[in-house]
Amino acid sequence: MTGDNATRSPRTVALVGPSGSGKSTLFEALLEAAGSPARKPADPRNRPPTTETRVGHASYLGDDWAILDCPGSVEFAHETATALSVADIAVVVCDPAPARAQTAGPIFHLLAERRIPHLVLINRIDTFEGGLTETLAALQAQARMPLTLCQVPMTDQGRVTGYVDLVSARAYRYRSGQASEMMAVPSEMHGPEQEALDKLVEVLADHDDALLEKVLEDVKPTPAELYADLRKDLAAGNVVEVLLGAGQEMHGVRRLWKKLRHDTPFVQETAARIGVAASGPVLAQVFRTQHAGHAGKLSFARIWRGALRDGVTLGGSRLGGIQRFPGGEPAKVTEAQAGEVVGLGRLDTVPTGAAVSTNGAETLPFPVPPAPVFSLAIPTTDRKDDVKLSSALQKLLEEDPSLALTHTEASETVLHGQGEIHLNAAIERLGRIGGLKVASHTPQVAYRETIRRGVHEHGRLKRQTGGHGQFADVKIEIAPRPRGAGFEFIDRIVGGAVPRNFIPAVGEAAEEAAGKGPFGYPVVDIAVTLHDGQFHSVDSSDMAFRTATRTAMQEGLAKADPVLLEPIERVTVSVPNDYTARAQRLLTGRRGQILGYAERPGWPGWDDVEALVPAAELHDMIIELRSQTMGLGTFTRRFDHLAESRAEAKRGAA
Ligand SMILES: Nc1nc2c(ncn2[C@@H]2O[C@H](COP(=O)(O)OP(=O)(O)OP(=O)(O)O)[C@@H](O)[C@H]2O)c(=O)[nH]1
Ligand SMILES: [Mg+2]
Repeated sequence: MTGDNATRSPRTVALVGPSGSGKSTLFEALLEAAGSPARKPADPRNRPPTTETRVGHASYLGDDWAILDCPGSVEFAHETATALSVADIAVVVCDPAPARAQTAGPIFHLLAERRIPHLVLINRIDTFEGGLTETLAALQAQARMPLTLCQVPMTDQGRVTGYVDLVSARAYRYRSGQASEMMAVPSEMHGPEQEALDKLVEVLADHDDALLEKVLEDVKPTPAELYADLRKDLAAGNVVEVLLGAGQEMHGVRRLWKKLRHDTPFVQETAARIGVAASGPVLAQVFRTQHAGHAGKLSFARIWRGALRDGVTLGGSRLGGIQRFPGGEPAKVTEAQAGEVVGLGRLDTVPTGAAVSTNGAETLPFPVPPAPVFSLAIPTTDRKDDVKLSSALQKLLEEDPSLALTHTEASETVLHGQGEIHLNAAIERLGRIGGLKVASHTPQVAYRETIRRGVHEHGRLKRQTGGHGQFADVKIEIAPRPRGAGFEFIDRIVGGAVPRNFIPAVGEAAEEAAGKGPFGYPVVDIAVTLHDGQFHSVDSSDMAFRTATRTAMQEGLAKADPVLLEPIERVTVSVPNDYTARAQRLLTGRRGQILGYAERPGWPGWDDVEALVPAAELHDMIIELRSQTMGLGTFTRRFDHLAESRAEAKRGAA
């Protein structure tokens, strides 16, 4: 299906690829070429990295498009993954330098895994002086599908000045800031052109028996046959077409538009790919959520099926406004049709990822956020802001599911996410949502304490204040238990030395006192035995026994050879295997004990390195890991055990 008038629905293309490869510049170039120019930053050469997916609408040769400019940074990878769930096609914008090809590995992996049709744009071709053969080979090593070059570059003194388009057999000369100029194919290009075309046909023939027959019989396939195969194979994920360009110079931008126009699946095809039933009420899937102060909640959604009118009830909320984004700027509309990406107002009951209809909700695939690798504690400077903070945090987490929140025993609120830049951007966004100023610092490590020898301790309270006094006397033994055994209270009172009704108070007070040991951290793995005591028939009370027990615990623990326990985590670091040795050194440098390494499942050319590492060493590990691996290394962690630490060095730290 190439789409007749009835089915030429609006389509969605996502611009993805490594950070700084030129996606935002290309986004603006595509909109400009389509006559819907976007607002550009003051200095386009000094553009900040994209942290939130930007939507732009444009019409090209009569077709409607939404372009999604996705972040390239690994720290915002979830934002990109969620945008991809509503795209008909992705353009992987790559740097031409072969040495940078590895940075495209993770996105190629994701696109293959989720079977999203994609093509490659080798960008910044204006500054490239190398050979494209190396670039292609380096990219092919990362891509999971065969890459097929659709354009052969024409060069002049090492610079790319234009290209020959293989299927149409036409040559174009780049002109800065303008459409390229068509020209006759220079005679010296005939050889390279034929060679590249043969390669292209060979790849296509792998999936087309009729074409294969022609090749074997030396019959030249027609351009129409090749175009049809390219479209089919791209949609099926059999090939990945490679184009050349330079967004900043408008080189190859119209060529890309035409490629997209011809090859991009329509919404009905994409809906079928992800499992949306062809018939049914209007269905919209929210892929990102934004809280915009007084304007309320805005849900960015793709309409998979049917037409949407403002004011209908979707997933339990009454729709309050529909927006499109011509040239990247919001504009109100009253309805939207299947295929469109729109901003939907006030869907307060609809979470990110949900697919909602006028009948309720349906379940569609949506990416699971990656596990956090970096954390910051976020205290409010003013106590009375705590309520505001927690409501702002709730909205922030809804906007960005790759953030997580915990509250520690040290009553810290800790925000977890994908890196320092990610968390700092989130904290800034908190300000926007809640009108707050939030500080941040390294979260405390959850240290514990225990004791290394048993002690006997005596606690006594005797107070005579006026008439009625206070009296309690306890003799306890505090003893170490095996690691992980926890706290235990044992009652060994015989003959009523401490009356039954006071014993629970002793047990509770002992456990409470264990909450803060000599170093200031919770004491674990101890047994407290109450074996003797005294009472007074009038002056004894629960309160008195609690006080006596607390005193005994505090003094006893300090004498029991206390030791600090630090949490040790089991860490799996994933890196391309060129970096395996480096990752091991990094772990050892952080007091890690390497357990071994193995191939990363499903990731050819990558390794998983396993190690036991103290939690205290993990706080900023992702920063070092990324700086040593071109940003590619990641890790997961989980608590493993508590280990004795050099207690004396830490004594009094709390
Ligand atoms: N020479 C040249 N420079 C380019 C081209 N496209 C982008 N740039 C420059 O590359 C830098 C990064 O461009 P962006 O468009 O912000 O890259 P991006 O892929 O959106 O970056 P992230 O959003 O951080 O992933 C900017 O300084 C651009 O001016 C190009 O075609 N040629
Ligand atoms: Mg960008």
